[in-house]
Amino acid sequence: MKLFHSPASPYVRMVMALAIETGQAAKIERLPSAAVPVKPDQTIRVHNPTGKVPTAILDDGTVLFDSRVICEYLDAQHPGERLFPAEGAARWQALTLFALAQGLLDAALLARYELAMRPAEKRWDEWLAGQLGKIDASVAALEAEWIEHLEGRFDIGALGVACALGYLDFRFPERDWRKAAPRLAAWFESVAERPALKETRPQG
Ligand SMILES: N[C@@H](CCC(=O)N[C@@H](CS)C(=O)NCC(=O)O)C(=O)O
Repeated sequence: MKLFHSPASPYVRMVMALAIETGQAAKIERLPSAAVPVKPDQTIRVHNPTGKVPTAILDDGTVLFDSRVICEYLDAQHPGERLFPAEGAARWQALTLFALAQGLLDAALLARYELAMRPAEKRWDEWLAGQLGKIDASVAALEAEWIEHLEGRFDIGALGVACALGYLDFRFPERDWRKAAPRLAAWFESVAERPALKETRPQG
């Protein structure tokens, strides 16, 4: 399988981390990419009209996007225990936690684009504050409502949260999410040593 890849993308990281967790990293060929909203990468767009990473091309030419779809696809391709629970409450809980991690990241990425890409004279402070508020509210919910789930089995929700928190450390170190979430911080330290997370630390 080919994967449009970026070493800084937390969504790509989820796919790569899942591939490592499930012993499938060797079958992924990484394609370099330059996915930015204002200057779409045409080599990705041929396959995915949104021009985003991760986008995967399977050996038979089938295209899969986005990270949620590629993660679930990869999780269905190995014989071990699934990161996506198959059914019941465990499945809906894991998917909701995964969605929370994705939502936190969506806000973080929009804030990052606002700060790193939008010309200063076009910035809208309230909008930025709105995105940062979503990050803070998500971290607070992880600490207050999800910590017991996180401390249980390392499922797709936990993998997503680890990648989301890693992105906050990477792009927003000054916001110090740990201050408001000590138990989450301890959990994060405990999972950060998993090879899947160590080998996919963001770079860029
Ligand atoms: N919901 C998508 C989000 C992917 C995404 O936003 N990726 C960013 C890189 S971190 C991207 O490709 N941005 C380029 C763009 O927005 O045009 C997923 O889960 O894969």
